[in-house]
Amino acid sequence: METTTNLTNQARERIAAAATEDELRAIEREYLDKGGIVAGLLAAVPSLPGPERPAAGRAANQLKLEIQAALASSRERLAQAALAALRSSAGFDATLPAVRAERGSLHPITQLTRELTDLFHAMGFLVLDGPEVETDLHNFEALNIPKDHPARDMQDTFRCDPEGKLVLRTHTSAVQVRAMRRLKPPFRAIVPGKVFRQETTDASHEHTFHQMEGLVIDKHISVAHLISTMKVLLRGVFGREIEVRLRPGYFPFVEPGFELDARCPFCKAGCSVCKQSTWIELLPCGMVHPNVLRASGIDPEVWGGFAFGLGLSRLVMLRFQIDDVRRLLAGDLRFLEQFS
Ligand code: FA5
Repeated sequence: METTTNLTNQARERIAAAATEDELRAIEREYLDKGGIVAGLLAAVPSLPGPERPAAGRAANQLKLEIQAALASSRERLAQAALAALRSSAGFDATLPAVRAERGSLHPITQLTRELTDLFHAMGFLVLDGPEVETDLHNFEALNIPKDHPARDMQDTFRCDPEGKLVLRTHTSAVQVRAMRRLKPPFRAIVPGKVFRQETTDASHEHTFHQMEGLVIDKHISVAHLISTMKVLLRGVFGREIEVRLRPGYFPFVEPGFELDARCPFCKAGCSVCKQSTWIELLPCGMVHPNVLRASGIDPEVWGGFAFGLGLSRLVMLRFQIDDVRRLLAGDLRFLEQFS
């Protein structure tokens, strides 16, 4: 007990006299660090006679608390002294405004991708990724688009080698076959990502843009499941129920295939966004073609499913009222700063 009282007094004096943070840190190390004085006292407690141990343990802990308190108040003393010195130095003006910290913000595509990812996650969907440089097999062949098939002309392709074995993926559908080969049905997955097309660009066409693929493989899946999932998606994006309609659409990897239109969320009687039609073409989709299931090693007699290919860049445009898709990836900070 006597030792701890002496140690407390000694430590207090030294801490009160310390003139720099380095000195305080040295005292702190000596007393409080692993292998320091307090640790030594605590380690000695078990060797004391039984009745003395509780009081000795308490005294050692008390020493630790006192030193910590003394260190904190000395640090405050040093900080105040440093501030006072700064204030009295020439040129210091406490009334000058502080330098504004620049805050970054998430890109609108990232914002919407995260929202949609959360939404689909809640419905049991996995979130998958795939390579942007793809094989012809995944991008076309296994999706029921053989070589020389006219459907290849629907998407102008950047080829990466003279033989055309590697391409920049033209759609996130390329990940469908990878997913089906890797995961055992039943499963649900979405694939947000960048895709590339050799396009003449305009306000609604970019050579590099984002899509989000959706794929559900299970038993007894019908068009009704597809429509209700799309409605949940649109309610999540626009915050309210949106009327939808299906039109026939042709994609070799789905049968039947549809174009899903959404009732324009911006007008009642027609506007520039919906080209005066009150409908917006939003989501190509359909029931997965048996040939695609077969190419992925899944028995189409047992399993079925639906797939959709959301034009994520177009949806971002609608959601944030952006008039030109080319703004999205142009990297202009004046544009991007509006989405913080
Ligand atoms: C496809 O890419 C199909 N893979 C979609 C699909 C998936 C159908 C699953 C059926 C089942 P499409 O070429 O129509 O389809 O493109 C899909 C969406 O991407 C379009 O609706 C559009 O919103 C968007 N899109 C297409 N081209 C561009 C472009 N150049 N710039 C920006 N968005 C584009």
